[in-house]
Amino acid sequence: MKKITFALGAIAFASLASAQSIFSGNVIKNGSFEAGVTAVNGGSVVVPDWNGLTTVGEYGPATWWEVPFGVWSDGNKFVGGGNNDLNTINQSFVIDAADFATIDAGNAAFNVSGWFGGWSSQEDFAFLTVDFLNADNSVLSSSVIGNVTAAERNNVTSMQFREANGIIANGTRSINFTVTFDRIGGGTYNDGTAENLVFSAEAVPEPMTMIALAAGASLIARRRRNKK
Ligand SMILES: [Ca+2]
Ligand SMILES: [Ca+2]
Repeated sequence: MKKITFALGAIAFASLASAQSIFSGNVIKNGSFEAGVTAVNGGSVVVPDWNGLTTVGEYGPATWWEVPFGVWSDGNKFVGGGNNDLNTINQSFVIDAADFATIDAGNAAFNVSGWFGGWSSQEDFAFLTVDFLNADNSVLSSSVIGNVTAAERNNVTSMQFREANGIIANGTRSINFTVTFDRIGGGTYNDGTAENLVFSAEAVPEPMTMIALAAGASLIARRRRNKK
C-alpha cells in the first residue's frame, strides 16, 4: 500500500514539473538540504523541493543528534530518517526535448554522488535511488548509491562519499530521485543520513570531438580512394 501511494505521488509531481536541460549542472534541487527548517528532536518536517516528510538535522556536538561537522558538511544541515522505521523523500526532473537526441544516441553520461552515513555503531542507513523513466513513466534503468555500513564508518557517527557513473538510458524523459532511510539498527530514531546529493550529465563525446572524428574519418576515406 505504501508503494502504491508513493508511485502516484511521484507521477503527480512529474506532471507539474517543468522541463529543463539535463546538461545544466546539478539537477537535484536542495540536495544540500539547506533550504527550509531544522526539525526538533527528530520530528518529520517538509523538505523544500522534495516530496514526503523526513527529519532535518543540524551539525554540531550541542545538537540533539550529535552529528559533527566534517568533510561531508555542505552548509549546516543534513537529512535523516526521523521517527520512522522506513522513510523516503523524492523529487522528479523532467528533461527538456532539446536533450532527447543526445540521450537517445547513448551520448549522455551521468555522474551521481552524495554523502551517506549513520549514528555510532547502529546499522541504520540511507541511500539514493536514481530511476530513469521513459515517456510512460516506466523505469528503464536505475542507479543506487549509499548503503554505508557501521563498519565502513568505523562505528563513528559520520558520512562517507559514494558515487556512480553511467550512460542515461535511451528513451529517458524524466528522472526520479528517491532518498530512502532504513532503521534496521533499531532504537527510536532512524539514524540513516544523507547530504550534498549531486546529479550532473554531459554529452560524450563532446560535439567538437564528434565533428573532429567525422572530419578525420572522411579524410581517411578520401586517402583510401586516392590510392586506388
Ligand atoms: Ca547540507
Ligand atoms: Ca536508530
